[in-house]
This record gives sequence, C-alpha cells and structure tokens, in this order.
Amino acid sequence: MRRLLVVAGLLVGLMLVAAVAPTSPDAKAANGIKVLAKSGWQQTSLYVGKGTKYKVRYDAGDWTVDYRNFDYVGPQGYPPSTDSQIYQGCKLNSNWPYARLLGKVGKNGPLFSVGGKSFSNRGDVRTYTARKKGVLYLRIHDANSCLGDNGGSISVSVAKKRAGVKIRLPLERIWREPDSAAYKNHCGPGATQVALDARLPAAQVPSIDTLANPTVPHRTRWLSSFDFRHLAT
Ligand SMILES: [Ca+2]
Repeated sequence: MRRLLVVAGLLVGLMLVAAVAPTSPDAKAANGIKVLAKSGWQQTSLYVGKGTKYKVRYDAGDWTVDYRNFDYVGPQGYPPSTDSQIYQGCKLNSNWPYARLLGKVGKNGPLFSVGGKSFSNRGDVRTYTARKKGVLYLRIHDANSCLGDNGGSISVSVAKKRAGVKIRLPLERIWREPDSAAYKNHCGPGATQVALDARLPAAQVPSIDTLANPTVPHRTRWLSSFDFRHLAT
C-alpha cells in the first residue's frame, strides 16, 4: 500500500512537473525584418513597454555606406582601419563605426548600438530591456544626408519576452524524477491542474489554457530534473 502511494505520488508529481512550465519564450516575434542601407530610421513591428525584455537576432545580409569605395560589411560596421578612411562628417555618434546597426525605442528615444563584436555573425542575438515604452526602430550608422551612395540591407528578427506564469511553490523548488518514459505526462493539462490545485492556493493555480500553451517547453517530456525556482515569485 505504501509503495502504491509512493508511485501515485510520483505520478502526480510527474504530471505536475511535466506540464507546468516556466515562461514561454516569445510572446511575439517578427522575422525577416529587412533594414535597408539607403533608408534612415525604419520602424519595426515590435512595440515594447517600459522594462520589457526583447531581443534582436542577426539573420543575414550586409551593407555599405559607399558602394563605390568601401566593402559590404555586417551589422558590426567597419573595422577601425577602414572606418578611419571614410569621411567622418556623416556620423551620428563618433564612438561608433560607419555601417553599425543602430536602434532606438520610440521616435525620440536615445540611440544605441545593436551591432558590435557580439553581433557580427549570423545567428548572434542581443537582449535588451526597454528603458521606455515605444516602437523599436533600426537603421544603418550613416546620416540621412549621406544615404544615397549606400547599398545592401541587414535582415534581423525581433522578439519580445513574455512575463510568463508566476506561482509560488510552498514546498520543493526542484523536483527530481527518474529519467524514464514511465514518467512522461500522458494526462494532459487537466491532470496537471488537478495536481497543482492540491498544493497551491486556488488563486495561484494556472488556467488550463496556460498549462496547455504549446509554446511552453517541457510540457510532454519526461523529467530527470526540473527546476521550479524560476517559477517562484
Ligand atoms: Ca553613405
């Protein structure tokens, strides 16, 4: 009998573990945004609130601030040896090289450098926290009056991070289960909700829709260890 209870307990724990997930990765994502070298500030579809975390990923492309005289480069812009050969009168900020990918949040938001050492290879991602609310704009580092001889484009993806499910777990912070198919959650979000309901105040039990959210990772995978600490508020 005791053994049965232990097994039942493990199963319930498993369903719970397998189905509640922390935060869904991206609530909203926009892929394939093409930032043109010949245009100034270009509005993206990403609107962020103050304090919102969002990320930008370099997908493809290169550009130049002078197609007749200078190479095409990625969002990091020109290396100092090249940058120093370019007439300096078209810079928005002398600290950054030409052809650097720049961003701002809101029409009058402060400029920031997106491209750089950590944002120069395809697939590179940079994460930001918005200091104020607004739409994300992107552009090449080259003044508006100097865009005529530019060429190329940089493609990026932008995504906002969702706040996610926040619950306070009264007991364990980490649950460990055998790494076995026997512990996979076959019961679905309803069973998970029941298991959560047994150990949390009603107000903290996530809805079935939340639990069934297909963007939530680990939902159907069996757990060798699942860390709940990042769920705790
Ligand atoms: Ca130019």
